[in-house]
Amino acid sequence: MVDRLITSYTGFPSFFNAPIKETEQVVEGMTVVAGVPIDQGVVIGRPGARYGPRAIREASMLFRGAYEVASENTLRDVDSGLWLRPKDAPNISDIGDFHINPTDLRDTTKTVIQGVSDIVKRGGMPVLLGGDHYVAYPGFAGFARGLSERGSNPRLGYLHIDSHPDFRDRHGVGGKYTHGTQARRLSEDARISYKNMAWVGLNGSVIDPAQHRIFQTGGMKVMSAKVIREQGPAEVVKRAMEVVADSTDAVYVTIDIDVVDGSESPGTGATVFTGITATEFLGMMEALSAYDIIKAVDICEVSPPLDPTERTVHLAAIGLLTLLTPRLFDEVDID
Ligand SMILES: [Mn+2]
Repeated sequence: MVDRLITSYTGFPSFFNAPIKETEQVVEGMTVVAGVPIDQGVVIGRPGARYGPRAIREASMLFRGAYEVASENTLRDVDSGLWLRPKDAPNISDIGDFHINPTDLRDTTKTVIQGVSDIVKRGGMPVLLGGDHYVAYPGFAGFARGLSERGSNPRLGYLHIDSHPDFRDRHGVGGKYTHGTQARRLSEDARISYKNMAWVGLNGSVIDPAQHRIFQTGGMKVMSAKVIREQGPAEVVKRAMEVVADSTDAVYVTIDIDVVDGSESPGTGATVFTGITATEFLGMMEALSAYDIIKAVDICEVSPPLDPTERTVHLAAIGLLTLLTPRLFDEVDID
């Protein structure tokens, strides 16, 4: 008799089958997944990212299923030789989606800032499922507020992984609160300075004169997709982390899935054709997994309606799982 669910496509989905909890149940050190299903930050691109959080959860369940059918729930990476097994009682929860107001982005902004701040104040590590890339602004603002409310006076770092800088002061149309201005908005927080901000993966014609000038004078670190191709993902992550972790207490990492070339990541609002490969992307996620100073993550711009093959959402899910490996898996010794 069959006595368990096949989690890849039956039962209630949560991120990697994490226990579904309320914010009030968040405890110190817990990884806390929360969705921000919005696409009101989109200006000239294509919407659809509001369907991202639910799709990422579903995709993550497929990878969960692979461990469940393996003997001893354990799998070996054929290149690294590492044996991994999902932790029996991982300190992780999925609190569902924040309340959003689909016709008032400022209203949503307040809810998300409050929600993220509550997670951080209780000692949790927010892992936000976007949503368009505007999510990084309320995500970072809530992160900063939560750390301050814990009584520390945090100095923060910010790593922006994306094809685009999103550092405009205002969008030609759309104003100051969009998915093209959110990095600028969050940079206005007194708890971060330009020298602790890094952009990784930019490619194509994406920097306008106003952004160029401030990148020049501000001394931020910018490494393009070409630099990743030439130096490799591990080296680029190392150099970026040196900047964002320099004399800081905690780092926020934001990921726009459009950093990956449109051939492998077509399900996103602003497809590029000079982006990094999925393998390079996963190499960066693996390198990032080693840094304990990363205390908040978001992954944005997955737009399921634009990719019926679902490869984009699967890439986002495996990328996030890779980054969170030490929190989700035990490294085990088989021999
Ligand atoms: Mn982008």
